[in-house]
Amino acid sequence: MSISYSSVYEPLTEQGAISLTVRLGLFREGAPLVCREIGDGNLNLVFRIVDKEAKKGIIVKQALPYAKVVGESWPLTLKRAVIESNALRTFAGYVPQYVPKVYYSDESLAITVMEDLSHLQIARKGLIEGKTYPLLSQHIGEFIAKTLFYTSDFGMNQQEKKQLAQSFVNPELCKITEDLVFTDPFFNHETNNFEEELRDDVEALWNDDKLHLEVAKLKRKFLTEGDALIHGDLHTGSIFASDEETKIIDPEFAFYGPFGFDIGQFFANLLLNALSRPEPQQEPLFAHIDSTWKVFTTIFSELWHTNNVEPYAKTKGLLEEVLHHTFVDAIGFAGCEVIRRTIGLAHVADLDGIENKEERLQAKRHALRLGRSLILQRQNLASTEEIRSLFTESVSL
Ligand code: SR1
Ligand code: MG
Repeated sequence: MSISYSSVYEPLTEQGAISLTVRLGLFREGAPLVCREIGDGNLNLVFRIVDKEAKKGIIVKQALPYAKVVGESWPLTLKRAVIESNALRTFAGYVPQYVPKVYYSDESLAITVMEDLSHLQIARKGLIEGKTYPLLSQHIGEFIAKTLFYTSDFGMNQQEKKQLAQSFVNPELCKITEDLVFTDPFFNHETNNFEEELRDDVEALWNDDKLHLEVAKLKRKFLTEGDALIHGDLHTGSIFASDEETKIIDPEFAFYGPFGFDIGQFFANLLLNALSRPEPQQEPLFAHIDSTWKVFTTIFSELWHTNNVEPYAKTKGLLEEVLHHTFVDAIGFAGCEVIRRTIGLAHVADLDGIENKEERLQAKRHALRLGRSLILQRQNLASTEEIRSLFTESVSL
């Protein structure tokens, strides 16, 4: 179902969310419905409506006209709800098994009504509890390979690609990433947030010209390279998982961006979780990094050889060049994300949740060293196994 009606925007209440789903005929007549606002992200309201008898749920997500994590002082476009529902629909065209079904969207109310995934758990929460999600990297690798390939100049009509890219121009949400991931953490900026004990380590980053040059190059890629439709915020809080299933949610940051960005964000958030674990329990995270890259390159390469629309596709060396740059960029993007989630705005519970203060500060110092090494060493890494060596070096200093 995909109808739209115009109305004046106002934030939904729990009762309003129930009325909407009833009006849309998503529940049977007279069903005993309960609704709770369950949003724990940085930006939106999320209502879960459940038919208590049929035990069937529906999610109503509504964008707020400001960033919830900061408050009304940070206005934010409602257009992100349209970007999100359109991205979910576009991704569903290639990998329906990895995204929630969208039942309805309304641009003027900034609402997306979708499948309830509460039989799954947000991957970040599960990873913090020590879960390993054996199929996570298989699924994420396939999701990234197919969505990137099919929305790129290699996988779709190149004129249609330009039109699709136009419909995903997302300047305000991109600016959040440009500022929060690529800029503010590397300068003395008011959005930064860190314990005073880390000041020396943080100021070292602010004064590191060599690092600044490399981050500037990565930021430039994010600003200018429109390889494919990317999710744009693929951290472990944007993934629902169980041992069998994986669903990617929240693509409100989607836009035409560089191939390596989603991979880099995913790697970074696995590494942040590894930093919070005792060494013997880190192995599954490194295995996920290896396997994501392996699955991604295998599927992307298969599609390259079988479905490519670019006349140069068979030119010797082109695929290798694309994959090499994607890898190097992903490592660099991962480094920026690790640093921002440690000292910038929007931290992660993996690190902030470490109760012992000394252990927490130590893990954060390790994160800053790891982030810096990923950025500076990215050209020298030959494989994902070498990410593990950088990690080991960073935590042993
Ligand atoms: C103001 S938004 C902060 C962060 O939340 C989102 O999930 C993105 O990661 C963004 O950078
Ligand atoms: Mg989000």
